[in-house]
Amino acid sequence: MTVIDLPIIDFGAYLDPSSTAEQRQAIDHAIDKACRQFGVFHLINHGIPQELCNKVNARARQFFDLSFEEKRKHRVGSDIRGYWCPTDTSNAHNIPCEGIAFYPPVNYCSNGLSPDIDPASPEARLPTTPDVLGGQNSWPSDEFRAQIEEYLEHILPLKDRLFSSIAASLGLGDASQKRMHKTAPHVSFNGYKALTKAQMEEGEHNLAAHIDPGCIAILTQDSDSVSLQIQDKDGKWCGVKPIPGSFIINIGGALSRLTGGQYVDVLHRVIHRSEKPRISIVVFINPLFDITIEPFTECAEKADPAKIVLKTYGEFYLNQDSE
Ligand SMILES: O=C(O)CCC(=O)C(=O)O
Ligand SMILES: [Fe+2]
Repeated sequence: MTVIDLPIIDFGAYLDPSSTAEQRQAIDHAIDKACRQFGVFHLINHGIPQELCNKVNARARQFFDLSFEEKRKHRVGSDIRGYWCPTDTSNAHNIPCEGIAFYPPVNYCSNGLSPDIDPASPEARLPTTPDVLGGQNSWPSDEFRAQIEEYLEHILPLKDRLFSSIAASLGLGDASQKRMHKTAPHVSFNGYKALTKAQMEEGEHNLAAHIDPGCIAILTQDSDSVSLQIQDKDGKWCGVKPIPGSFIINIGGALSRLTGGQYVDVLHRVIHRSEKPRISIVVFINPLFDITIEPFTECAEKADPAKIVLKTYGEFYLNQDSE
């Protein structure tokens, strides 16, 4: 497996009040170039304390170490919230990937209502009302929830800085920036076990090839195995070597559409071979469901017609198979 040399972007100047405009512009330029060329890059000196990432990782490991019966209690009848794994048997030894994910109520801040809820009814805006994504989040414990909230308090300002950088490179005016910033965080904890020899021979993957649907993913992972793979421009699969303490930032379908296809939405998958189970923690930054993902005005001229989608993110997300 070829290991790809992705850009390593040092974000330090963005956090240093004494940095110069030129230093920040150099970062903007490097991020913009990486988004156009690869749709993915490593981010170092991002300001998120390593200790916090370690605590979140430990929390995830503690959850995945629970019995299958315990984990299963957190299924909520949604593809994107609660516990998920590819099988529902109690013989859970060979599960190559499992996860628990959290998505804010989409009806609370946008129009993603479940079709059987009357939009005019008082309960339509309650965070507990079922929405198009199915059942609501299931938190393993109050501590678990508090840990994720603490993590988001750090990750969301980082997202704001990354978006500012991207907006500067794309020359976005106020209206486009406002649209770009209307997002919700989808948090996903992924646990991977080594594929067995038989699974390898059958060509199984821990996580099948996909493009993330939203704007960006901010991913931290165990740093000792090359398990994440991306497809390069020639269609070749390449391993991504983790850099301790870095985040991997990758571009999803919505941001690619918003830029008229100028930014690459990277196809990726996971094949984990190492004996030690692997954990990745991803915060996906997704547009709110009622935000349209047609290209920013400033990107319209350069837009690739094949990448123009005149839909809201909700419509795009829920009809991905037909894209
Ligand atoms: O675990 C990884 O490295 C990738 C996870 C991923 O692609 C996803 O959750 O969408
Ligand atoms: Fe992904």
